[in-house]
Amino acid sequence: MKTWQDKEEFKKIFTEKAHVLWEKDLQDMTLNEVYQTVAYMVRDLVSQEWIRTNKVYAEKKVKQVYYFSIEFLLGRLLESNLIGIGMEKVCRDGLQDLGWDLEDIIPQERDPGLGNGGLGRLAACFIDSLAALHLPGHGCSIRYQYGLFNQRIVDDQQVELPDNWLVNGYPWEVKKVDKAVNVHFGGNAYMRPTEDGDLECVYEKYSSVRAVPYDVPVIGYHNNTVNTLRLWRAEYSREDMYRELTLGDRHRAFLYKENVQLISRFLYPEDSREDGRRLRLMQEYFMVSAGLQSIVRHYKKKYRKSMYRFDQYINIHINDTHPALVVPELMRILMDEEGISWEAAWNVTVRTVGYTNHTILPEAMERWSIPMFQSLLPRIYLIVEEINNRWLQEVRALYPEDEARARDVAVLWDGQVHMAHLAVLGSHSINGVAEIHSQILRDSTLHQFYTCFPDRFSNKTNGISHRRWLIQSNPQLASLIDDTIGDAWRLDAAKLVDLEPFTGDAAFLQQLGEVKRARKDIMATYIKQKYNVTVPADSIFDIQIKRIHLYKRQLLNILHILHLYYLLKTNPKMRITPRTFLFGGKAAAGYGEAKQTIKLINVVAGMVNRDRRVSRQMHVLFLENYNVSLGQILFPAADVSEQISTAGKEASGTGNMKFMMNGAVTMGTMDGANVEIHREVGDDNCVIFGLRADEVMDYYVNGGYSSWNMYSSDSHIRHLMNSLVDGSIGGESFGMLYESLLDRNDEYFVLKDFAAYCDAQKEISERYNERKKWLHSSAVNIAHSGYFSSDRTIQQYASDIWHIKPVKI
Ligand code: GL4
Repeated sequence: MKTWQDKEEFKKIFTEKAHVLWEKDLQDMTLNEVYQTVAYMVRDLVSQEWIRTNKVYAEKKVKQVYYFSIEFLLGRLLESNLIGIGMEKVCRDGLQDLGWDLEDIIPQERDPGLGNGGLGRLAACFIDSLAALHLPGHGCSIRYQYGLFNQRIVDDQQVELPDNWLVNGYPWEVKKVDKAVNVHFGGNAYMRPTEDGDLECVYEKYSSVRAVPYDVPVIGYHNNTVNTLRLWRAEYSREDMYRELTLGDRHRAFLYKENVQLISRFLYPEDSREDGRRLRLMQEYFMVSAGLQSIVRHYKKKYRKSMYRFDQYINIHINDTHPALVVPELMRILMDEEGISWEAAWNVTVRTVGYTNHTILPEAMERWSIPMFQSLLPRIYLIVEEINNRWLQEVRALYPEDEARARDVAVLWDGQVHMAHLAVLGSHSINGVAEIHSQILRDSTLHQFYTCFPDRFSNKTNGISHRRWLIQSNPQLASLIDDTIGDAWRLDAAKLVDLEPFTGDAAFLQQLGEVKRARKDIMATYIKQKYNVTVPADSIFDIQIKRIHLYKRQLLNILHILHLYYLLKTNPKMRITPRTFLFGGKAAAGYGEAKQTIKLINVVAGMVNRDRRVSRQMHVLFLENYNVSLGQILFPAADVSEQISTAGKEASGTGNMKFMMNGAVTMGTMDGANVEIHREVGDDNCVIFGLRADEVMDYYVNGGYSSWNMYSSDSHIRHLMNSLVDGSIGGESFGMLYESLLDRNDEYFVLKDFAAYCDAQKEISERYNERKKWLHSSAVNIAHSGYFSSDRTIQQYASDIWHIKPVKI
C-alpha cells in the first residue's frame, strides 16, 4: 500500500489537498476541514487497494460473503483507519508541525449512529474482522439520513434530538450512481398459465424506488485488504414520478415522492422491541432487494457462472430477521428473472443463506400483519405463501392431526408473517450468539425446527474487535502488553493468554494498576469538564452502559444504590469502599419504563451527590448520549462491569467482553456470554450471583414467586418500594416502575435477586480492598479475553458456515 514516507511528505500532501478542497490558507482552516482533509488523504492511500481487492476477488472468482444488517454501528473511522494502515504516528507528527493536535481532530468526526446497540456494533466488529483476516466479506445496509437519536438529559429526563450526522458530509463514502438499482413496491401480482402449461407470475402497477449505493471502505489491519460496506439510499426519479402520474393522479405522485424519501430517512429507535410498522417493512425490503440485485448483477457480470451454482460463490448472512426477506427475494430473482424452477431455486436459496438469531424476547420477534405485507409486497407475499404451503404440507404429512406443531413452525399463522420461521426455513445454517442462548434456541424457542433440521443448528459466541476496543481505545494498556509479552497479540488476540504467567508478577501488576489509574483520571477529567462533578479516581469505578431495558435490570443497580444511601443515612458510622456508579444508555423513545428508569437514576444521583456526607463514599452519574466514542472512554476506565440481566434474557452481550478486555471484573448473572467469561476466568476473578436461567424458566412455568410476598416479608424492599411512590426520592413518583415490580409481579426478578445482588456487591468491595488480589483478577481477565475477539468468531463463521478462505491482496 502506498503510504506517507514521513511527516514531511504528509505535510506536503496535506497542504496541497487542503488548498484544492477548501481554497483556503492553512491558518484559516476549521478543525472540521482539517479532519476531512486527513480523511480524504487516507482514502487516497487506500483507493488502489480498494480497487485491487475487488479485482482480485473477481478474477480468482473466490467465494464471498455478504453480511446483511439493518444496523452498522461503526463508530468514528479516522483513527481506526490510520491505525489500520500504520500511519497514525506520521499523521500525528505532521499535524503537530502544522499546529494541530490529532486528539482535537478526531472528535470532529460525527459518530455514524446507524444502529441501536449490540446488534449493530456486532456487525461493525464483524466487517472489521473480515478485513483484518483478509476474508472476502462485505456489509450491506441502509444509509439512514438520521441515525439513532442524540440523547440529552433535561430535568433528569431523556430528550431525543435528531442525529443529523451527515450535515458536514461523510468523507468515507463514495456514491456509486452507476450501480443504482430499482426496487418495486405495491401493485398487483398474480399467477397465470403459460402456453406450455406452466405458471408464470405477472407483477404490474407497482411503484419503483431508485436505490443508490454509497460505498464505505472497510480497511484491513496492516494488510492490503479493503472490503466494502455498501449503504443504500432511496431516491425518486423524474421518470418514476411521471409513471406514478400515469398510474394515478398528482396526489399519488406526490405521496410517492414523500414515501420514497422516508425509506432511508430514519433508523428506527428500537432495540428488542417491536415498533415502527409499514415503513420499517419497506426499509427491510428496500435493503434486501437492492443488495441482492447488485450481488446477482456482479455475479453474472464478473463470475459468469450459472445461477444454479450461485451458492458455490456467494453466501448471504442475515443479522437477525430484519433482512429475512432475502429468502423470498432471492427466490423471486431466481424464478421470475432467471427462469429457474421452484425446486431448483429453493435449493440454491437455502444453500446461500445463513441466519443468526439475536434475541428470544417474544416482543422482539418480528411479525407482520398479512394484509399490510401483501399490499406492500404482493409478489413477495405469493412466494412466502407458497413456502408456507409446501412446508406445512410436509409437516402435516409427518405429524398428522398435530396442529400445535404446525402452529409452532408456520410462516403464516393467525394473520401474521413470522419472520424468524421464514429465516430458519430458508437457511442452511442457524446459530445463536452464546452457548446458553443457542441452547435455549434448540431447547425451546426453535425446538420444533431443531428436531427437523438438527444439523443446521450451531453456536457462534459473539466477539469484539480487539483493534477498536483495546489497541485503539486503550493505547496505555496496549503498550504495557507489548512491553510484557511482545506485540504478536495485535495480530492474534489469542496470544493475550501469554499474559497469564504475569498475572502474579508484582512489577507487572503495579504497572497495570498505574494504567488503570491513568484511564480513570481521563474519565474523571471528562466528567469534570462535561458535568462539573468531581469523582475520586481512587474509588471503584462501577459501570453499567447499554440500552436501557427492564430485562437488563438497570433498576436492580439503582435500587441497590438507593439501599446503600439509606443505610449510610441511618448509620453515620458506616463505611463502604468508596464507589463511583456510572450509567449510560438510551431508552427507546416510546418505552415508558425505560425512560422512567433514566429519570430515577438521575434523581437518585442528584440526591446522593448533593449529600455532603454520603458523597464522601459514593457518587452516581448518568452519562448522556452513550455511543461508540463514549464507550471508548468508559471501558478502559472500569473496575467493575455490571452484567446483571435476568438469566436467560440477554442473548450474549458484547459490552461484557469490552470490559473484560480492559481489565474490569464482571459482576454478573449466569446469562449470555457471562457464562463463558466465568468459565474463562473462574469464580475468583468474577462475581456471579442470582437466579440461573432454568430457575427463572421454572418460575415462569410453575409460578411460585410473588413480589408482593417479598414486599411483605422484607423490610428493606418495602422501604425501597414505598419510596418509589411516596415522594421521598426528590419529590418524584415512579409509578410505572412500582407497577412493574409489584402489580405486574416483577417479570424480571429484580426483587427476587436483590439480596443476592447486595451480597455480591459486598464481595466486590472486599475484593477491591485487597489490591494485589484485585489487580491479579484484572490481569486474568485481560489474559483470557482473547477468546472474545471477533476474529475468533469470524473464523468460526468462515469455516463452519460460509466456507470462505483468506485471500491475500
Ligand atoms: C442483541 C442482544 O440483545 C445482545 O445480547 C447481543 O449481544 C447482540 C448481538 O448478538 O444482539 N439482540 C438485539 S435485538 N439487540 C442486541 O443487542
